Amino acid sequence: MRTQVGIVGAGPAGLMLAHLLRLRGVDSVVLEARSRDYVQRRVRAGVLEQGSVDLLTEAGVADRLHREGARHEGIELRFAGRAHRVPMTELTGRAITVYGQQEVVKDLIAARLAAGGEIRFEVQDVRLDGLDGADPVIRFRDAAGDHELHCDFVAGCDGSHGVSRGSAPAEAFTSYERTYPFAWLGVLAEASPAVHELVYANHERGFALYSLRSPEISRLYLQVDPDEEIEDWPDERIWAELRTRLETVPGWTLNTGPILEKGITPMRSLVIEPMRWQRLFLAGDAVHIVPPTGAKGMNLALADVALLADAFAGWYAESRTDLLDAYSDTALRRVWRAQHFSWWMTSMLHRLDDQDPYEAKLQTSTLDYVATSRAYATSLAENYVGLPRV
Ligand code: RFL
Ligand code: PHB
Repeated sequence: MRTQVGIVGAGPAGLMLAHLLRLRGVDSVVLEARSRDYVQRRVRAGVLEQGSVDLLTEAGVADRLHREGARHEGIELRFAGRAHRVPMTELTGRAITVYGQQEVVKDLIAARLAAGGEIRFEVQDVRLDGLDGADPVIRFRDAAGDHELHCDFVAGCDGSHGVSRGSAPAEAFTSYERTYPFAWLGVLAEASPAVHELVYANHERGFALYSLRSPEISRLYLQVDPDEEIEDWPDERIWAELRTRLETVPGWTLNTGPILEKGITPMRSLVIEPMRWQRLFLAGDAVHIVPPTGAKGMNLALADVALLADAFAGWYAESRTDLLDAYSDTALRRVWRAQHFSWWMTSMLHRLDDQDPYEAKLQTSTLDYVATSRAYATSLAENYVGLPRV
């Protein structure tokens, strides 16, 4: 088998890259470890920056997003018994769209298959070889047997547990990392959202987030200890804790309902530099991770592959190497801005240390400042809606 760009991973990064390459006349094959059904059901992110919506729209894969996604012009910060709205659109002229990541994934898979593009689901034992030569090869196995995919370049879009990054020598990369002493318990509930905009709550028992998916479905998160098991959290305990942390504003109550899905995710910040080794180009969670508090992960994945698609297209159309050479540095500027913003939001909103009243005072002061300074609120808003693409 031969293609131009071999893509490992059918998450938002890999699927969008394949789609953008097709629009630019470049062939690719996507290899995915999981089944189509699994990747389409995986509940994750929900917030698209304005720039991500524009990218999906320009690429012709946003019809359903525009029909079913909800445009939000503000978010609410809840702390110290108060609710404060950050009017993002008033402050920046831009907005976010709430549309589940698995819906983006469904739309991209449908577009690729409709265009006759290839996605191999349920492949195993993916191994990358020859990345430092002109003929990289991806070896893998599926139900039909062993295969070799020869290509000009490999795009490692295989997420935080992928194999691509480990296929280059360890000394090729430097990693920058932070772990946090907490995790998020996320639930998807059949309950009509009691909010019109996302609510980020700082509470003495820990952070809580009220998000939504549709007029019937709420998406909620709780800060929990990283070593807790989902079995420790029966539904009644989850609702009780959400009530405690969110029902802090007079007259406001949560809507409850059957919990459809729940899980615990550890939180970390990670950047691997550079985002390229020889003919291997890394994108999305395969090369950087943010805690979800800033809602940046999927957006960064899409921004990476927008650059990468242009770089590959420049190579095939005009033998240009400058865009390929600039990819890592260009992408890392956005990555580090999002790293800082995600770390900052996380630090402002979570309970960091049980015993540290000083830290708690700093958080309240920071939240107060966001609530009273147009300049500070604008800084939050422009990062949240996303800085313009370069
Ligand atoms: P993905 O989505 O993890 O896709 C990687 C794909 O690669 C496959 N794979 C392999 N395939 C072949 N061979 C192998 N050896 C393979 N190993 C892995 C995997 O099966 C998978 O299909 O990475 P990608 O494309 O880089 O996309 C990144 C995003 O998924 C991620 O950043 C976001 O979900 C993060 N995130 C959020 N991002 C936002 O922009 N806004 C949000 O509101 C937001 N909320 C969140 C989040 C992530 C969360 N969790 C669960 C980590 C909320 C949560 C709770
Ligand atoms: C979500 O809706 O899943 C979501 C929203 C905002 C975040 C993280 C996750 O910061």
